[in-house]
Amino acid sequence: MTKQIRTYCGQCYNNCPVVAHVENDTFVKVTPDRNHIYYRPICPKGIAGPELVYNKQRIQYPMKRTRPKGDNDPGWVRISWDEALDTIAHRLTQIKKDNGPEAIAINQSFAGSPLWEIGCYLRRFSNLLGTPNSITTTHICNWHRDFASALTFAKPGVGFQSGWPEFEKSRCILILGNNPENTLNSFRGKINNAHKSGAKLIVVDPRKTALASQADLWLQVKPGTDGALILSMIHIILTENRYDLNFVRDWTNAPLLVRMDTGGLLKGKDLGLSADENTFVMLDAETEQPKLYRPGVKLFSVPLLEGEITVQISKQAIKCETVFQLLKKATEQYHPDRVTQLTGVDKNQLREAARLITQHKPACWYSYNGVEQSFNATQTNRAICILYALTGDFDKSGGNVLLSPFPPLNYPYGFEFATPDMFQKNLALHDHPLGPAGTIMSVPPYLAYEAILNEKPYPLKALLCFGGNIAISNPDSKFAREALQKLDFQVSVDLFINPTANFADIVLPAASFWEVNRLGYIPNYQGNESTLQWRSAVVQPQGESRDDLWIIFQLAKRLGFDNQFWHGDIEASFEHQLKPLNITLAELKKAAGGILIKHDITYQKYKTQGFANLTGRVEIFSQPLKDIGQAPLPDWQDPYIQFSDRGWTEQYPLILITAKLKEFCHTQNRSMPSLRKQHPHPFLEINDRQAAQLNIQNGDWVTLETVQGAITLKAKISPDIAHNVVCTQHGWWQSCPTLKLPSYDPFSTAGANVNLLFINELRDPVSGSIQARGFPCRVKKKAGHNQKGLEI
Ligand SMILES: Nc1nc2c(c(=O)[nH]1)N[C@H]1C(S)=C(S)[C@@H](COP(=O)(O)OP(=O)(O)OC[C@H]3O[C@@H](n4cnc5c(=O)[nH]c(N)nc54)[C@H](O)[C@@H]3O)O[C@H]1N2
Ligand SMILES: Nc1nc2c(c(=O)[nH]1)N[C@H]1C(S)=C(S)[C@@H](COP(=O)(O)OP(=O)(O)OC[C@H]3O[C@@H](n4cnc5c(=O)[nH]c(N)nc54)[C@H](O)[C@@H]3O)O[C@H]1N2
Ligand code: SF4
Ligand SMILES: [Mo]
Repeated sequence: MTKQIRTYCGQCYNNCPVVAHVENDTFVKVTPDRNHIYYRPICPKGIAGPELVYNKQRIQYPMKRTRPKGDNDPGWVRISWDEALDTIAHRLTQIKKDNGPEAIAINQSFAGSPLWEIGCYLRRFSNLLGTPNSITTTHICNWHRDFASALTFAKPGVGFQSGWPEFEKSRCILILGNNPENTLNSFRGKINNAHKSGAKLIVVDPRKTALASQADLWLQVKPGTDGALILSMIHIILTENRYDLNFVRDWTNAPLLVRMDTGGLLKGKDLGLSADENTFVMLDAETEQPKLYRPGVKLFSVPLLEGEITVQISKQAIKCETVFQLLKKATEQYHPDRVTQLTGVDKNQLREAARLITQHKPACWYSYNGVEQSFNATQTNRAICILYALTGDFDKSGGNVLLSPFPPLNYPYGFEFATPDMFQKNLALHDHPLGPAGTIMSVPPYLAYEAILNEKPYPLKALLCFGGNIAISNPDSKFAREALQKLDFQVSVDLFINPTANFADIVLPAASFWEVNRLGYIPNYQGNESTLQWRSAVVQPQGESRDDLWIIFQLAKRLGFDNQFWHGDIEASFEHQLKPLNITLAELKKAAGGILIKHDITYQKYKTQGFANLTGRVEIFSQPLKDIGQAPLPDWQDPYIQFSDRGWTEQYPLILITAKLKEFCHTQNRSMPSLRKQHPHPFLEINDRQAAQLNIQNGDWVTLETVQGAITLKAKISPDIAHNVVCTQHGWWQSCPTLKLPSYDPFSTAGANVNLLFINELRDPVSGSIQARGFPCRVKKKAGHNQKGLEI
């Protein structure tokens, strides 16, 4: 019997609509859903669905370790679900009693797996348990674009304030550090359509990606220098008067005065103009005298953009300058002549980029991992947002628009169950109050490891991993190993025993997204809409694997939260989620292809709502950053000075970056034959001239080395990467027995785990992001290796 089930692929957050073909209860094929309103071609990972479901390496039943954590062999022994869940509940209860609930952290994998869809259930569970510690990888993934942007366009903690680029209505598209051909299927076609219909395309990437090849302007930036590049574009736009004067004057805090003594915003109170703490001061364009500015209140005079004044405060003469003037001064040092030296991008190209983005209106932008994984990541995002504010296209049709591609469901986060002081105990809050800790409760893995090893600020005793592979998806894997070996209690819920799960005390087999029912949705990332879609199981869960939600609900029951978890009834929770939409689960289940949830788009909402932040305007000057001792105006620290100060540059003359392949999500998929066939071995892209200088031929095994360690890769010679840059992929560990391709020891030089090579100390002070795009390295041909592969 043949069945065709309309569903969507959940392997990554593109959520592409697909049809799953089932023959005699066997899942045989995946094709794109051509009848879906969001139809698009699908990627090889989606097509390989059956290879995931029937993968021989999957965990079949719950298991417990019987040997010490230092042992290579955990001595896994099969246990029943009841024993597994009872043991977990018992251990967590004990740890909570002895060390407090904050001694338990929950790790959840991110946008490269379906787990992002159930983040709200995990948060609810954490809130009831009483732990503020969610471990995620957002600090090296998306946090700056999606949350640091609130430092400019809103206030800390508000999400998605960059807006979503309305590509198809745009005339100029700026893409920084993102390769949608491989990673963002839902964006790729739209960018293509826009470009075909005449929109200009600017791509900033050290590699000539598919998008870079088709771009009107490809800026082959030296890794880690995007901040300087953008600041130079700002400099050009300001000096050539290319900015949108009205928007900058009326909707940004550029006209506000800053005190030169404190470096903070001048307040109305300072001049006795108002008793109110939250009033500020501008200069009247006509009189050039101070004028009170009250956020959200209409101005009746025109403020001066560029200017300065000396005022008397407590009998002291204090010089004050406008934010605009300070921005101009701060960007003076980014003159194109100098920035060409810093970034490797020709000065005429910098001017051309500034010209294109201000002449072809409206413009939009998107950025991703290429600028997220850097110790300048927050400030680079600030620079991008401010550049964009200067265009005046924010929230305009064809610009980056504030809209919601997520349906307005009840998302049962359960914040009502959290105690008021719970979030104050977040492990990362002290280091990163405005970062992922302060905004979305996220702890970067390395701070969790510090809490395990050094018990600072308090001991972390237990880790519950729902997916994720933090030991190798984050720099520094050896530190991770040290910490995870010491951890009192770890549970990993996964499809595979990945290197992180290999440290667990108990592993639980998760069913894949093809095997579970889900109230889901397909976001339209360029629209105020999504399709709400019932994702019904294509086949029954393999072995004893179970739905992640079932596992959460079962644990909740054993920990005494049964009431708050719908008494174990998952569908009841879905009904609860659906309530605001007035749709029943039964109706949704019948709606093949989903139900379109669409809302009108209102543009330039700031015209009626203002900006909900301290100054009521786009914050070119960020007082919240100033208050935590960070640069209030966009800033960039040259990583190459840091490298040279540490004495690394001579020994490590090349620059290391990573990028993702279409066939693999992070540390996954290497065991799936149709995917692994495309990339049998971990490889290093290296420039053809560089390879010749190093006497390296295509396919040679090479050693890639940094101050932190070395790994082994196969050389892939390419003219599409800059002469002194090399690029590999993170996530290699798994074997593919079908193709007789080996696994790679993620902690050994013979392996290929690139996260052995970076260090955690070079981190963004606001977010905790790690310098992984642009790191000094060297490459040597490896003697004694044939080209067939490593036997490990
Ligand atoms: N196939 C596949 N798709 C995925 C994922 C996956 O693992 N595999 N993961 C999903 C997730 S969680 C995410 S976050 C997204 C990430 O999606 P992307 O951001 O597209 O991911 P990357 O390929 O890692 O990085 C993008 C580009 O950054 C460039 N780059 C490297 N260093 C620099 C630099 O210093 N400056 C600039 N400007 N560019 C630089 C690289 O050459 C690369 O082309 O993909 C999602 N989709
Ligand atoms: N050097 C370097 N490091 C990087 C990056 C980089 O570009 N360079 N990229 C970073 C980025 S953007 C991200 S988002 C992170 C990703 O980091 P992680 O989320 O830690 O890595 P993944 O490999 O995506 O881990 C997903 C795990 O979830 C499991 N899984 C898949 N589906 C399910 C399911 O339905 N249920 C359960 N329980 N488990 C499931 C998979 O088998 C896999 O083991 O890596 C980051 N690390
Ligand atoms: S891009 Fe590929 S893996 Fe991601 S949802 Fe679409 S088909 Fe699945
Ligand atoms: Mo990510």
